[in-house]
Amino acid sequence: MFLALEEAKAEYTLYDFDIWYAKPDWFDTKINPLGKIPALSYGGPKTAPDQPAPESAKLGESLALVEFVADIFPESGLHPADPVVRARARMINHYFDTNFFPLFWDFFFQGKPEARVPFLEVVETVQGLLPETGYAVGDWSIADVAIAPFLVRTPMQLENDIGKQSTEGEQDVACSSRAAFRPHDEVHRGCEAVA
Ligand SMILES: N[C@@H](CCC(=O)N[C@@H](CS)C(=O)NCC(=O)O)C(=O)O
Repeated sequence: MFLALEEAKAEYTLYDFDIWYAKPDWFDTKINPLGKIPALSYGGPKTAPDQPAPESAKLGESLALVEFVADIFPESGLHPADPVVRARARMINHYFDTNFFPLFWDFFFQGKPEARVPFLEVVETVQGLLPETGYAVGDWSIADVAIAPFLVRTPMQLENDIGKQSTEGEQDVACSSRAAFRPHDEVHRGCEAVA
C-alpha cells in the first residue's frame, strides 16, 4: 500500500505500530474488524490518526487498497489502461496473494521445513509469469507495487540467510536470482542509491 501511495504522490499520515506486540485497543473496533494491517481510513474530517473520524471509510486488504489508490489517482498510471493488461496484472496479484504469500510466510517467518519445496516451486512459477525484462505487465503498475516487496526480499533473505528458514544454500539462492526478479531488484538498488 505504501508503494501505491508514494507512486500516486498521495498526501497521507502514517500511523505506525507493532501489530504483534503493540496493537492499539481501538484498531479492531474503529479501523479494521479483521484486525490486520495494512488498513486505511479515507475521507471525512481531518483528525489525528489515532482518533479516526467515524465518517471516514475504513478499508483493508493490501490488494484492495492498492487498487483503491489506483482508482482515486488515475493519473498515477497504476491501473493499466488496456483491460487485457489490467486483467493480467490482477491475475499476478491474485496468484501472489493466494499462493506465493502464504508459502513466503511459512518459509521465512514460520520456518516450516515442509514449506521449502513448495515455496521454491512458487518462485519458479513466478519466473514463468513475469517477463524476462521490464516490469510485471509492461509499464510499472498495480502488479509491481504489490509484488516488488516480496521479489526484492526473497533473494536478499536467501543470500543473507535472513529469516527462520532452514535453507539448502546455493540451490535456494539460485532459484531466486533469475531474470524475472532483476527489474525489481534494480528498482530497489536504485532507491538505495538515491536515499
Ligand atoms: N491478506 C491480507 C493479509 C494481511 C496480514 O496478514 N497482515 C499481518 C501483518 S503482515 C497482520 O496484520 N497480522 C495480524 C494478525 O493476524 O493478527 C493483506 O494482504 O492485507
